[in-house]
Amino acid sequence: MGSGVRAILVFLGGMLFTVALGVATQYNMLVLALGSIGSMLFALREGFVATGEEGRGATKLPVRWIWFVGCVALVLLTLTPILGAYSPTIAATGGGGGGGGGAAPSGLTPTCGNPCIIIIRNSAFGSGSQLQNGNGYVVVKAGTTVTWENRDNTQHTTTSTASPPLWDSGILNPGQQFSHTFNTPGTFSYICNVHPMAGTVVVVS
Ligand SMILES: [Cu+2]
Repeated sequence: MGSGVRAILVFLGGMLFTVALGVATQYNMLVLALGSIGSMLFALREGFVATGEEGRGATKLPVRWIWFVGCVALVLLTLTPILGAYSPTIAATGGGGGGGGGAAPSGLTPTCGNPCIIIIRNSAFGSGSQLQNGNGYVVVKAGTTVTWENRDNTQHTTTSTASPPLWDSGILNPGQQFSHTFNTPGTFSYICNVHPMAGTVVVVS
């Protein structure tokens, strides 16, 4: 078997294991990052060592760099969607100084009643229309109580990204709920402290 084929198999095997582990651990960032980097290093080692044995000429040098670039690209491709889950939180937090609420949006129609129930399931906040771009997103009228209910098989939190947080459920075990009443119009971002999960509550007057 050629060294290239062996390195590809080592890398793909490692990444397959990483993805499986990621699914099992509800897309834990650390697991995915370490698994990807580990797969890359093992494949690089395989590629580099074998390349060195086969041909010591300068012609073989670019092969190493093709390996390196290819592996880095694959790792980034794997991690990008996971990192993407964080970006709405980061973007939304920017506007939220002081009281923690972003600029009060106008002209939005509420998408959730009072109380507004957000079911946490499959490591996501909400379902159906609440899953806009993969993030729990609801528009409610001021004075609405939002209740998060964990119907997943793992622990989650709902935690305001404001500093200091406007609310923090602490660990919610499967079956547990947490409620917070939103009296002030604004855009309020929240995350799960355990997973890369993010959501937004928009409060209109
Ligand atoms: Cu979670």
